[in-house]
Amino acid sequence: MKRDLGDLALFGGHASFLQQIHVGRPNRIERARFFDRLSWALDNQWLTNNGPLAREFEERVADLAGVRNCVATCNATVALQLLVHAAELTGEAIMPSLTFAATAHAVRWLGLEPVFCDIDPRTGGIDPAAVAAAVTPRTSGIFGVHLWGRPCDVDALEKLAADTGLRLFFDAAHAIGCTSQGRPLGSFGDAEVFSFHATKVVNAFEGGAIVTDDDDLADRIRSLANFGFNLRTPSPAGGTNAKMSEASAAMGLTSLDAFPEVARHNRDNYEQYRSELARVPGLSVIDIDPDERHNYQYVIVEIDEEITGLPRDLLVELLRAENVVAQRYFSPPCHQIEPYRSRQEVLHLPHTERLSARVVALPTGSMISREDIRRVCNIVRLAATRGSELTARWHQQSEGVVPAG
Ligand code: T4K
Repeated sequence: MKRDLGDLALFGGHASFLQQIHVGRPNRIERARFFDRLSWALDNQWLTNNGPLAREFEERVADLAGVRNCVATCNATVALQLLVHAAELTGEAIMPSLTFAATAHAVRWLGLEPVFCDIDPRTGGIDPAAVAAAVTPRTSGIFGVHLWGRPCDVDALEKLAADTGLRLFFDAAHAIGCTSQGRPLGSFGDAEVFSFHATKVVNAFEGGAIVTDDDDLADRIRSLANFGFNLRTPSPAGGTNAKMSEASAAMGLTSLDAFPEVARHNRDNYEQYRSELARVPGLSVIDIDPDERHNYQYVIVEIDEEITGLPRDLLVELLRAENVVAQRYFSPPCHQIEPYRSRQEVLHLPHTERLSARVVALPTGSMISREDIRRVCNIVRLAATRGSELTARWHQQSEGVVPAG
């Protein structure tokens, strides 16, 4: 355990971990089950194009989301694009800026303008009042994002969509297995999109899914994802190839089998982080409502530089020196990255900018042990309680006033 600043790898001490630990390491699965499924697919000689494993995966995801339809896709970004295209959105789509670039890029790729809104600082989710204020005659849709798996204000957004006649979708990339007022995320708005990327709590190597109770929308998306074949009303864009392969579905199913155990392990990790960092002034692990179901796939720590004296980016840097690969999810926010930054007049989203500059995602998942968390928290506690001194020493070292070590 590290006791003094000189013990930190940033200042010449040994790294706490011999090998890197990551946010987003794939979770443990029962490999024999995965290989059995893969072998079965090879024997079956049906490797993609709506195969039996992909259909089984769709059924299980639809059940989890509590909806009638699920269309599995090659990833969530393409799933979002399919949704925009199938719903015939045009002009502008309103969304939060505090999200992964994929939410905005998917819309932009199809020629729409993402219009970024501020968040509600209490939840980190898009602020329905800011959405209402951003509606223009060019707006055709709203995209909420269940950031880190925490639900948006779904009731207010559904009411706003009903009042304005706008289509409402949710980027639920982080939210498989989570609920809002006991109802599964995946079942709100016109449709929602999950991600099953390798870094997600349920993974299909690469994968995504659109879940919806709108049967016509689901049919149209299924056809568009398969080159537009059999569309009742042909699309001027034809169609695309967004299908999920049987190999991905084999992984997705095996990952779904492991999901309850992974979520339990993540919850224990989350609670350990919270208790180990509980009494550090200026640090907090973001709240997750204990009355809702949650997958706990991200442990997000908020750091207040004014109290700790430690800038967020220096915390990330010093953790990396210890072989702890923390992530700035999501910083900078979308309105401050290209192609959006230079497309619009200077946009100021104070709550988004504040939260985005303060968050760090710490490693969790089934490969992270109690001992790993104890060591990560030891570093974070030491850094945050001696933040001003550490920052000054880092500046001196960077300027060559004090040698490293
Ligand atoms: N909407 C939202 C809100 C999203 O967060 C995302 C994706 C999407 C939409 C789009 O979903 P997909 O089209 O991807 O299905 C990662 C993921 O690539 C991305 O899927 C995810 N969100 C985002 C939050 O995280 P990066 O740029 O951080 O990935 P990368 O390669 O730097 O990996 C992150 C960490 O994970 C590293 O420390 C290494 C570790 N890792 C990664 C991979 C791929 C592993 O340990 N093993 C692996 O196989 O975006």
